[in-house]
Amino acid sequence: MTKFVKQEGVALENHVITTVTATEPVKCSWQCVDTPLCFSVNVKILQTGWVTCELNNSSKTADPQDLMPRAGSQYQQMMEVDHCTVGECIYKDALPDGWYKFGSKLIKLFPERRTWGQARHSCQLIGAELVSINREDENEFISHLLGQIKTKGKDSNQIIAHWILDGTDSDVSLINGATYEEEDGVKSLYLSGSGAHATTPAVDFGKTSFTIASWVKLQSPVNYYSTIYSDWSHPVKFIVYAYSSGSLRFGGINNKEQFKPWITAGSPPIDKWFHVAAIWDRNANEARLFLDGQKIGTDPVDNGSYLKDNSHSVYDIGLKRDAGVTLRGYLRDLTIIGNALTGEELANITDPNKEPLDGVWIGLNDVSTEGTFCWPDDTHVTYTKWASNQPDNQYDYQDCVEMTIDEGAWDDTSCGRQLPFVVKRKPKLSINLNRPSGKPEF
Ligand SMILES: [Ca+2]
Ligand SMILES: [Ca+2]
Repeated sequence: MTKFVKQEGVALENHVITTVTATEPVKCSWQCVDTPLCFSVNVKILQTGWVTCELNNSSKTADPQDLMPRAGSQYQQMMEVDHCTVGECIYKDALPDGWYKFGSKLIKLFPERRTWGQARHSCQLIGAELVSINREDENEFISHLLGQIKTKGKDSNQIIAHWILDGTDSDVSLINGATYEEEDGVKSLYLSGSGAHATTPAVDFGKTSFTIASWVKLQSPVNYYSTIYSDWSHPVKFIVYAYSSGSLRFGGINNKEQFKPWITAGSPPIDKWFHVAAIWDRNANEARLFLDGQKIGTDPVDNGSYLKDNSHSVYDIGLKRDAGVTLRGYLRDLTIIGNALTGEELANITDPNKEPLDGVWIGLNDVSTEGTFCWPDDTHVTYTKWASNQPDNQYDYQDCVEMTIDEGAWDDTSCGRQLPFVVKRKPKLSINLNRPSGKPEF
């Protein structure tokens, strides 16, 4: 038996899913019980003695701001959704397939890990969108949902940028015929060796410890300068490349105008994938070069020195810009991390499931205009829940927003991180509600 409570002289505005006419007020309640997604009714007695019933897909519990005075109207709400807080109500409005009703939205946490762009694409495939959050209790509701996923601690490596190089990175530009091709079953950036290359936005990583890492497959014959990633036109900053003669180099120029670090080492394979990592460890005052997780070379760097910055706005994948020479082969998962990784940590970053999990994607972003945050459904940003000192656009490279699992607060972070995501969509009337049914009782 579903119980209803009544309130005279008010009505819930903005949530009417259908209006029906009935012979007496109690039949409005029956109609609500039998209507999927109905949680309350506005009843109005007509002069004929009949009544109109406005069936609402929300309640004054979920949307208290929409309960308005209305003369001659009676508001009826299902008892199940009355007098409960967000935390208590969360499972009362559970729908099939992990969706939860909140006000006029359906919300679901997807635990699989995606970049922000991939997550948004997944939403759009099901006619949905990354969630927008407009109120404190809505934020609280969603942070409750995050209890469904387990965290792996907060000692996360600070991923500044991660380009998968599979065609989903919106800020990677292909130049002179660079393409994305399937290679060994994985979509990768393909450069033919005759001018094709790609660019990323410049990333400010010079003044902290950092790691530049990528998967590479050089195709024979190997070009003399097979540049993996660089900013190497005057005034140069850094370069990571392979020679046709067989070694790898990590070079840079420091704030004292010295070519430091400068490491030439190793023997990368040809026609086979390898993993390269160039590291500047500012605590140990040492630069390192890793091949397939093994340290192959080091170079001491001066205490307090750092990579000299310039005003270049893009960096190059596959191009040694001063010489105009390009790499022949495939690249994948170019990552910049704001600390010096160990060999074991290098092994972990190649597996997205080992990246520590501290939050989930919501829709908020400042991808279009730096510092101007917006929701993907164009709702106005009327409510925010930033964590302390956020948003900080750290490394000039944080344009997507995660909700942190531990406190439910927001932090701008790199869009290329792979996180679970929260989705919202509009209810469809064909969805069956898992709630008690039966005739109403007062
Ligand atoms: Ca930003
Ligand atoms: Ca941030």
